[in-house]
Amino acid sequence: MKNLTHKILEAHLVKGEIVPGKEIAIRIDHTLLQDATGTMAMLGFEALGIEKTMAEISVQYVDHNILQGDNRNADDHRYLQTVCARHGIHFSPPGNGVSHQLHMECFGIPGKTMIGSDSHTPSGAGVSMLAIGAGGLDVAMAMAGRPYYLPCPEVLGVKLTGGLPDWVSAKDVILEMLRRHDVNGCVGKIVEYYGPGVKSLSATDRETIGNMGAELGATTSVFPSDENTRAYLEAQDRGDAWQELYADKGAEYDEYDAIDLSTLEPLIACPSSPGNVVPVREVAGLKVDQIIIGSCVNSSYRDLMAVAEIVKDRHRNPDVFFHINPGSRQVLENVVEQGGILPLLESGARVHEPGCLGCIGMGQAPGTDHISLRTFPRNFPGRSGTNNDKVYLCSPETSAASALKGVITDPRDLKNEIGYPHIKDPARYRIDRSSIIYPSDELMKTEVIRGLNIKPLPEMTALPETIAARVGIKVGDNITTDHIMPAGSKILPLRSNIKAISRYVFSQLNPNFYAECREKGTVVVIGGDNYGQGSSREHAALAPRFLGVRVKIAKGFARIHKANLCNFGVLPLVFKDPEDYDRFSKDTKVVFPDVREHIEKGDMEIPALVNGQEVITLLEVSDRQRRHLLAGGALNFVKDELKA
Ligand code: MIC
Ligand code: SF4
Repeated sequence: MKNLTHKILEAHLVKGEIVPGKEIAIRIDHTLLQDATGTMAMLGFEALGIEKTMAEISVQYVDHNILQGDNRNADDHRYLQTVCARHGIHFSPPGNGVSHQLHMECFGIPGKTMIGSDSHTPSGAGVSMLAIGAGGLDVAMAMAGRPYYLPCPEVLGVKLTGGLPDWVSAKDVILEMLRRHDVNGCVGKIVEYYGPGVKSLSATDRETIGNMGAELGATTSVFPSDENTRAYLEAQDRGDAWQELYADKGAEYDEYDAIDLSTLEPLIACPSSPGNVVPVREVAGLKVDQIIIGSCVNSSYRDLMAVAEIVKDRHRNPDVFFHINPGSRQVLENVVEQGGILPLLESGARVHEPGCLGCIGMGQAPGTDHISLRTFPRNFPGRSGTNNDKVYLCSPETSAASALKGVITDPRDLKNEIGYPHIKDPARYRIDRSSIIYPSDELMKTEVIRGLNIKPLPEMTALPETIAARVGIKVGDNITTDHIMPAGSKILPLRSNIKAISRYVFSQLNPNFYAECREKGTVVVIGGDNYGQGSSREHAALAPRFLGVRVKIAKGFARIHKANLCNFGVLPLVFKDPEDYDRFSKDTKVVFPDVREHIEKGDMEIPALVNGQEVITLLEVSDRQRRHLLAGGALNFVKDELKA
């Protein structure tokens, strides 16, 4: 009696056994790159010296860094276009849409595995892929034909029953999961949805739920592939890609949860964590300054058409800045064709080009003390580009109702004014894949153009015998990679230049961190629980490493960040006794005697001397990761292996 997750994992298993917590290696069918992490990934791929991607389909999307404010982003885009052409990788240019939406539309296939250099890669759950967010280097390795290694996850089976009431939609389902499990409740787990309620959710509804499964800390989420999946693929003119996929009847899960969809109500995540969820009615009436619908989640045809119907023949409140960020060019074309754009424009919405935009602080930053409602997946502090921001996350219905009223509004309050818009996806979408550059033998002769913004990856030295360091910063629980390596329109263009971007490491928490590291030499970072949650950006490992951070000791690590630390030769240690956290403060001197020998011997316990006293830390990584750490990083290790 197998669950669907185990079926897909087993069909791709290359090494290991399906035993939770043990390292497994799986074959990867598709790889996804986005530009903000893609330049590093492609530099890594080039360093491996492989001619052509070995994945069945590899795609590079340009969706994050699309503001071409000076030469730098456009330089990166040209580099990505040419380097992808050179190595047999599909390329989707800026303006074409957000990777996750596009991959579903153009390439997603039920039952396939995918890793992507973006934490929201699990959006692929919409078409029943096993799609996992990873560091760029792991994606480069998958393109080099290597399997993907991960700790075998537990499977949390969530039984869905009933159907959603009017004015409640897929966003409220995942917000309910976040209300129950918070941002660290599903670390080390895959969330598998099953049960009779699944059939009431369309492919794009499932995409929404899969996308924000990343916020639960989950490795990914999985849905059965059924008639709705088939209808979606047929509407995309890709019916051939469909296959039916289900868990066996009576399948078992490591853990269980259940949601009766008919009991859900509109929910909202309050500032500044996606896990801070309350019913909309509890915060209703709060004045709103900005509303943004779209980006990679809630940017589908259904979502935008629902908003268009709600605001039709009405006008936004004059105090609300109202933005629409379509998920893809094709979504936009379909909404145009079905008459959705006119009502949006007439309502006073600003309709933007498809892309991540304000979700990653590329414009759309809220004003001082402004309240911003977004359908995005994340509201980490300062991520909007404004310090002390107040960002709420909610459904398109709640956003549209609030745009009309100027205050946070439970969309059910509109029911006396308008009927609920039941949007049906078209039987056949208008298809436009014309902007994607498909690989060809001819294109593999392309000369790679490296603009001034592309700097080579820094050299990484091997792990020393002993580490003597000072604490550079001590932080609390749930620190995000946005805290470690902020994004936004000023910093994102530096993603291809580690030296330049390293000036901003931890800049939100301590603007002098860079200068202080320069003085200290070798640095330790002390963290709380779920350290490094959120974005997959490996810059949060690589840039601190460049500043001398060789060790991080935390109460616990988020999955992708821990893998990135190993990939870039930074020791991810956890406190054996979490109370030892209190023994460290900024500038504390820490020595790890004979650390190299301990790691070589396979010791789990790594002793540290703190003010002359011994503290035991644990190195909970695989043998493969130990070898990477000893070599000073995975790239050093794999390059040597490929040479041998
Ligand atoms: C995010 O949502 O935080 C991002 C920006 O998409 C990141 C990737 C990045 O930092 O480039 C992610 O989710 O992995
Ligand atoms: Fe882009 Fe935001 Fe989605 Fe990340 S979460 S991929 S920044 S839209």
